[in-house]
Amino acid sequence: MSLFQRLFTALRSGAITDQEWDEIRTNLIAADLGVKLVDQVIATAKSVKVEDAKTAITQVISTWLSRKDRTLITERNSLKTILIVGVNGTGKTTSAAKIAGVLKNNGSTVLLAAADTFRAAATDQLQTWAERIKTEIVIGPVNSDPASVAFSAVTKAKEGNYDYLIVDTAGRLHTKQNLMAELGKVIKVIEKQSSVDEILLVIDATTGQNGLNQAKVFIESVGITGFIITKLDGSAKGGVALAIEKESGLPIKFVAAGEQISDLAPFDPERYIQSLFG
Ligand SMILES: Nc1nc2c(ncn2[C@@H]2O[C@H](COP(=O)(O)OP(=O)(O)OP(=O)(O)O)[C@@H](O)[C@H]2O)c(=O)[nH]1
Ligand SMILES: [Mg+2]
Repeated sequence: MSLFQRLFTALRSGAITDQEWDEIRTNLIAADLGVKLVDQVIATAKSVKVEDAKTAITQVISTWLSRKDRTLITERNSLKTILIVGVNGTGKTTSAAKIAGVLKNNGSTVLLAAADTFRAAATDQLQTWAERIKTEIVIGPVNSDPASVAFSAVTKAKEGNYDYLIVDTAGRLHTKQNLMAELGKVIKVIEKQSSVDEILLVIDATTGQNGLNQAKVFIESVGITGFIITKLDGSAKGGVALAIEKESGLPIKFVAAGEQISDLAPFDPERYIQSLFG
């Protein structure tokens, strides 16, 4: 069921009782829109005639979306580096591989870097993807310094005149401070030789409002250029996408709705808004 379906079914059926409004509110909150935004949607719906509700709500939520560029840097004349960050299990490694796959299909040369050295399995996972999409990869030993993997990777990428370097990072470390310090070091090492053009934060849509807290922490600690929202094929109702752009002002660049390479798409705000109305 789409986000606003319950609201519009009620609107069409005529006068809505207080109890029904409460149910609609609960339903929207459960769809991860966040209390503040839900109350704005409801106030908007109440303030206009039924036939004008869709236009009025569309107008309001359009102002919540980021005005920033949603496209991935595509300039081809020098190396572009994309860092994939996020808490554990959100879909970083899969998203790194998916983006590599998309860029390769567009005719770019791509180098992957497995800078999650925290677990052996992390490197194996990215290596398997690299084989599948026929992409070169730079790895390091387990528990080695991720910044040294980043250093080797950016050196190789520059020497080989690659178009893109995509760096997969760890999501789990002993503390949040450790994780952020490690990311900071990876960024510094790359910037010594090249530039970090995108830092994409991967958010699992099924974690709902937790995603908002993750965004806050990463924005404050390392700074990000945009989001990838994953697992939209799961039970998530997608309200978190609106909430995240409203709170951060930063753009969602990609959405993922499945585990395969082809399950990644650029975020299309107009289609997204339409989908909320079913
Ligand atoms: N259904 C679904 N599953 C996904 C999606 N993206 C990733 N996954 C799955 O989610 C699980 C975690 O994905 P990973 O890419 O390993 O996540 P990660 O952030 O790299 O995880 P860590 O390295 O452990 O922090 C895997 O089983 C993926 O196949 C998606 O869009 N939809
Ligand atoms: Mg990973």
